[in-house]
Amino acid sequence: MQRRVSRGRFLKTLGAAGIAGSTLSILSCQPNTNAAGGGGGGGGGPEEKELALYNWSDYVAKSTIPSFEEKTGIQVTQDFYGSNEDLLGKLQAGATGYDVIVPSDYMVAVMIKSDVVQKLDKSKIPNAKNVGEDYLGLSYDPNNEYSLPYQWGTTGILYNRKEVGELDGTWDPLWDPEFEGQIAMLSDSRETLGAALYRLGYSVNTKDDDELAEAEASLKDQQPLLRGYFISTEVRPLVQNGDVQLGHVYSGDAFLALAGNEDLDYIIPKPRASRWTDNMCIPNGAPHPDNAHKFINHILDAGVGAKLSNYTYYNTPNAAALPKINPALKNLPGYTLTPEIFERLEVIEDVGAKTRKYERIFTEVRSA
Ligand code: SPD
Repeated sequence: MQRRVSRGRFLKTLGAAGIAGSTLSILSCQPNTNAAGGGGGGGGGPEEKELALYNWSDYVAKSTIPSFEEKTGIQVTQDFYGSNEDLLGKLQAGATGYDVIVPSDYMVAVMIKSDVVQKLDKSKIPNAKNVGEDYLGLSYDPNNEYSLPYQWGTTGILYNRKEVGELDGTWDPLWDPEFEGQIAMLSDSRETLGAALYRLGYSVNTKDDDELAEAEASLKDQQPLLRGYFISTEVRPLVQNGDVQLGHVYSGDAFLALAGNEDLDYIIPKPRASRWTDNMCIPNGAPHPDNAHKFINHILDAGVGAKLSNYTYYNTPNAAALPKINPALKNLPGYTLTPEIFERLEVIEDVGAKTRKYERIFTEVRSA
């Protein structure tokens, strides 16, 4: 495996972008004990004017929640997580107070299978008509009975091009001893194991024990080179501030970091990388399911969806919102995917019984 960073061959998917604006939320670790009070829980009576949203950090626009509260009179409380596994763990540990959650593709499948989420009542979500057909009927929920898409993006490498030069367009630099202590990886088991699998030429969804063993060994080789494992919103400032030179990030964080900083660059490495969609679901036992449907309908409004993606720098699955997306953002290579990039991206899927193995490997690698 090549560890050298070549300046000759690289895939530059995004140059410097002159787009202003950034978001910052606090990652909450507090359990939500705000379980159903009187009037909630689908018991037939009118619901309290409350909604508990459990979402990824930095994943709403400034206007998203206030405009919902003004329109409906429903007050929103928010908790935040940094990975799908954190979200699932919290729900499995008994957190019952949430009305809307935002799991990614494979996690929707896991949650449907585990009976964690409830069917949506589409008659209460007229704005579902705005979703582009490419984002409906996907394998993890073929009839969108349980989920509707929120935003989508890719996962790649944000790096300081001025300091380290052009990357070679592969995952290899994240394993390069030259950058010891200058690399931050995602604390996301499927994405980080995925980076190792992609680099070895395997699928992010492999169930092959030999391939997984190779990926495990590769991550154990990499571990001493790392500054650590972080959530994507933490990797962004590490790279922006020069605390690390290379960061494994979700695309929105990369685009936010590039804004106004011509030294930085983002690549979607070869041979493969992840393309993901995050989705809105209502957990079983949600105290305010009617309000949850109203919130999902709000997000799927064309104007609300456009403001959301114009602020977070992620992509919208809302076809009606597309004309309102900031052209400076929309036209960036790496934001609107070219067919060449699109065809080499993989969607992370539920690996069923192998999930435990993926989790075991990542836990061991992190504690090595
Ligand atoms: N700050 C919000 C990030 C949301 C990213 N979802 C990514 C899922 C990757 N599999």
